[in-house]
This record gives sequence, C-alpha cells and structure tokens, in this order.
Amino acid sequence: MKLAKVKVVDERTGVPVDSVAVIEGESARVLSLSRAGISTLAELLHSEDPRKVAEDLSSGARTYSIADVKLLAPIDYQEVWAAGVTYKRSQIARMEESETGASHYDLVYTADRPEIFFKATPNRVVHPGEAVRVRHDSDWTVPEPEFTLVLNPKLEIVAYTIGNDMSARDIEGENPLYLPQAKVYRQCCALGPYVLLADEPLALAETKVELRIHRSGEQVFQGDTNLGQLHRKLPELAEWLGKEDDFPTGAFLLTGTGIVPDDDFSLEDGDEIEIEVTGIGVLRNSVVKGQK
Ligand code: DO4
Ligand code: MG
Repeated sequence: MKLAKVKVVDERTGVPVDSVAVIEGESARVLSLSRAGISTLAELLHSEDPRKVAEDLSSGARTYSIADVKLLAPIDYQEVWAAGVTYKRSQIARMEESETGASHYDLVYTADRPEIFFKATPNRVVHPGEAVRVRHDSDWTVPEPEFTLVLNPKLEIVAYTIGNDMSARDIEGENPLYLPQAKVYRQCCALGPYVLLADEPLALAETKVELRIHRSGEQVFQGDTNLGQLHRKLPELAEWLGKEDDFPTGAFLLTGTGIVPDDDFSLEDGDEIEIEVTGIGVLRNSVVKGQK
C-alpha cells in the first residue's frame, strides 16, 4: 500500500489542510484521520497496524485525481539521518574527491560500523516539485538518489520512500571535517512523493533506483543501480542508527547512493532532477543555486 501526505482544500471551510491519502494508480483517496483519533501521517505510520488503520479510514474517503492534490514531503516532525559509502560506486567517488580523506572512505566501506550522519530537520526538507539547493559557496554539487527507510520510534522499518541527499562534493572533498557543511544546509534534502508500507517482502535486486537530470529540456545525466548492490542490510542500518540513541518521533534514514555522476558534472540553477524507485514512484525537484 502506498500513502502520501497531501494538501487539499477542505470542502466545508475552503481552507487548505494537510491530510493523508492512499494512492492507487492515478487516484488519491484522502483519509479523515480524525476518525482514528490521529492527525498526521507519522501517527498513522507509527500505529500498531498502519495498513489496517489506512484501510479502515479508506471507506467513505473522498477520491481525487493525483493531479488535483498537492503532494507534500511525507515528513512531520522526524529527524532525517543518512548512511554513506554503502555502495562500491560511492566508495570510489569519495576516494577520488578527497586527497586527505581517501583512506577513511576505504575503511568505512568494509568496517562493521557504517557511516551514519545527521542530514536534516523537517524545515530543511523540500516537498516534491520544489527546489533543492546548491550552496552559493559550492561549485561541485550533485544529487544523491537514495532508497530511504521510514522508522517508527522503536526504529522498526515501517515504510520506504525516496530521498535526495544533496551533497557539495568540493566542500566534502576539501576536508572530511567539513562533511556537515557539505550535507546540511537549507533545502539540502528532498523526500517523497509516496511511502510504500514495508509489510510485504522487498525484492532487493528488482528494486531499481534511477537518477535522471535534465537541463534546458535535454537529459544531461542518467544512471541507475539496484538494492542488490547495497553493501549493507537495511535492518542493520536501522539498528546502527539506534545504538545509544533515542528517536521518540521516529526517523527517516537515507541508505546511501549507488549513483555518482562523473567528476566533471555539477548541478546548475534550473536543472530538473528525477529519482525513480521501483514500486514507489518518481521524486521530481528543480534546482536553485544560492546567491551570496
Ligand atoms: O561521507 C560521505 C557521504 C557519502 C554519502 O552520502 C553516500 O554514500 O551516499
Ligand atoms: Mg548520500
């Protein structure tokens, strides 16, 4: 089952309100969450049985065409974290970009403990269709298309979504200690547009992650990978995140990129990014370059 956080105009009051929809093909069945005593997607996802809650609320729900609802990032109040160097492609790219840090990336790929870093708070996450940002002080920034885990407060994987871990490769490459500045800034992350409930088995090798970038109407990059290439197990990443830490509001965990454009590629103002993941959908965002 796929769910989305949506903004629709309340028929009674005429005021736009955030709600949750069950997505079936091109239609969105907008749920009356208050019937279940909840008010957010997170509360639904953190319930004992998210599918049952959504199914129960579906009866009598109003159906819209997806084109008529605004799709929001499926985040409420959770923190966003990310794993790094979880694919061979990322290990190689990181070693190429960093003279001083190359051995760290080499070591972390095979180490028991994965690289996990803080990525964003909800205010830094952009909605589908909105712009992600290239920092004004970066001349080499790329999108990182990442399969993303939605975790409840017990850090159980309750759903999957699509994430974009925007990364300033020049800042990260200059010195590994600059990682938080390369990764965390305004509009540094996109999530959505849908979450896929994780209550059915996931065929890793058949789950393709594809990145397409368009500039002035032309495709300037295409690359793909699949979850069979991921060097870590998904529950293992969630377990490491939870060691000696608490997530009372749940968390999103991006699981790393397996697609890195060639070193001469950087995003430009006005580019259009599409990240497609089998079974989830397509996350589309434009790019804005920050001004000094
Ligand atoms: O330290 C590097 C971060 C790498 C990363 O974000 C990734 O592999 O996706
Ligand atoms: Mg990443």
